[in-house]
Amino acid sequence: MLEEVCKAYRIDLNKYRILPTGNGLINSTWLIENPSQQFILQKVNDKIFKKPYDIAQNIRMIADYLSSHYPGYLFAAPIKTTDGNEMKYLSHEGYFRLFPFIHGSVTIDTVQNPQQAYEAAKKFGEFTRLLSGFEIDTLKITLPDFHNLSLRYQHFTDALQSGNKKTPGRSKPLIDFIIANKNILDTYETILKNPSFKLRVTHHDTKISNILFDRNDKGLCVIDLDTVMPGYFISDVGDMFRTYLSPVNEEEKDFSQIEIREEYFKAIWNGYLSEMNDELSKEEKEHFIYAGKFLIYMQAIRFLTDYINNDVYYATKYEGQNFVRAANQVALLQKLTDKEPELKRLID
Ligand code: GN1
Ligand code: MG
Repeated sequence: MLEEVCKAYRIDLNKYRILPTGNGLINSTWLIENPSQQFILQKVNDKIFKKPYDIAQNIRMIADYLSSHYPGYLFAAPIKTTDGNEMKYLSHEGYFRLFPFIHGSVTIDTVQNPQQAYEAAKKFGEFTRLLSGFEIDTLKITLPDFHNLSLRYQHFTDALQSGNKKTPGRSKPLIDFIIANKNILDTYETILKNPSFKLRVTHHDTKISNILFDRNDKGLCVIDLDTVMPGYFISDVGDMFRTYLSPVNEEEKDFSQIEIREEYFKAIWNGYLSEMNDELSKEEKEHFIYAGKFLIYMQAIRFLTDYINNDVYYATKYEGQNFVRAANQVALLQKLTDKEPELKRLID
């Protein structure tokens, strides 16, 4: 199968080795390499992204905009097939796309120093800022309601109603926590009605592994543009909180290792605002910490809902993994909430 895909790009797999790479939960990714060349091959999960060509079109529009307005900006646009297509489609297999490998780049899975958090926040901020003149209505909605917290909450309560045997059971404390913190949803709903909050070109998946770094921890390039859609800054800043503040990620079972690191919080603030300071309104900035609560709350809801629904969305490697992820995110949110006054003081 992969031979046939590669043929569409005139890559003869006999002359390369191909290795699975990345740790995404949705798409499958491979590194194709030989001593002189490297590529990234990806299969788009079309159970989740129902219209892969919409993604391809968004990425192409953005690539064209950036290359005409900011020719020096490094952007990894997909390579077209030899017959000019954005992807190679194989019936029964799905949609495949090829990216150039950015020479000298590395990805990291967990943030190891505040510099990395600063760089990533800056890179994502820069991406939105450079696209502030881009006509957001031309973007296709690749995942409808992706960060619609009201709907996520609704799906959660629907899952509870459906009476799966996993509820309440050991999920009970998590369910109670989510219900008790519904004020996070209320704030989201006031934001939707507040004209001080602007829809911008938003990445919607700002985890650290979606930035390519050089070997000196300098951010090079933003990747994984499947969920680039109009959105609010709380989505991007929120996922930075979720994934850069703690030394361990959502897979960690020992919650005592979850920690809110103040220097990393400052790095996110400084890095993001180094690009977005003039873009964000006063009210948006006042909701900077809220962004973290919004996103972590939503992610906890998403993992828990999926656990209750028998893991229909997120790939899992062991029974109960989505429960662990949900409990982990609840612990992270609790620790963030406890630290909120200190964090506020840091930016006031
Ligand atoms: C998914 O596949 P990946 O890891 O890039 C998810 C994100 C979640 C993340 C949690 C399309 O992203 O929203 O934050 O898992 N993407 C989609 O690890 O649902
Ligand atoms: Mg992603």
